[in-house]
Amino acid sequence: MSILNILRYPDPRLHKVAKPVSIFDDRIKQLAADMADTMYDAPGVGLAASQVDVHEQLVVIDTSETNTELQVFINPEIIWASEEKKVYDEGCLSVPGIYDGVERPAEVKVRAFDVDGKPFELHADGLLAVCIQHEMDHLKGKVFVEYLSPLKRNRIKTKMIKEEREEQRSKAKGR
Ligand code: K2U
Ligand code: ZN
Repeated sequence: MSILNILRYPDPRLHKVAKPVSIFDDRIKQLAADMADTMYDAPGVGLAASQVDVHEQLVVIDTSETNTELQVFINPEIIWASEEKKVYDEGCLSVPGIYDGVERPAEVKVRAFDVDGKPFELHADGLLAVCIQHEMDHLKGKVFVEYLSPLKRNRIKTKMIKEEREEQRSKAKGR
């Protein structure tokens, strides 16, 4: 069980573009397991490798009520998206405490590889469709606040920087 550190917005490392996975070895299996531990601990319903400062195309998602249905997507690509759009109140483990509406295609079809390198395709709607698109944005170096107005984004950035400073101060006092 390894809980990894989740990068906080506006950390510039969140804007690095992830590279495709080329070798499906034990390292990737361990990374997926550690990311799943980190996601469940947060708690969240998804996590991209970019958020734990690993810039490879790997995403873990579990939208089940019982946290018992882990899905791993390696080198995911969207091969179809519905014309219909829906607005969902998104959050992000890299932007704690901030939720706002983002409009995305309501349904998507994704092609990806599992941890053994086996390709698969999946049709998603609802929360899973939102989460897959949100995580794939992370792999492209995009955080959901970039869909918001510059005014909202700057206010969020200021708030996150203030909270990070306060957290560093309280850690320093605790030593
Ligand atoms: O990328 C992340 O930080 C994980 C998100 C995934 C997510 C974002 C937007 C909509 C659904 C999922 C975290 O799980 S944020 C926590 C959360 C959980 C359920 C619904 C919305 C947000
Ligand atoms: Zn996120």
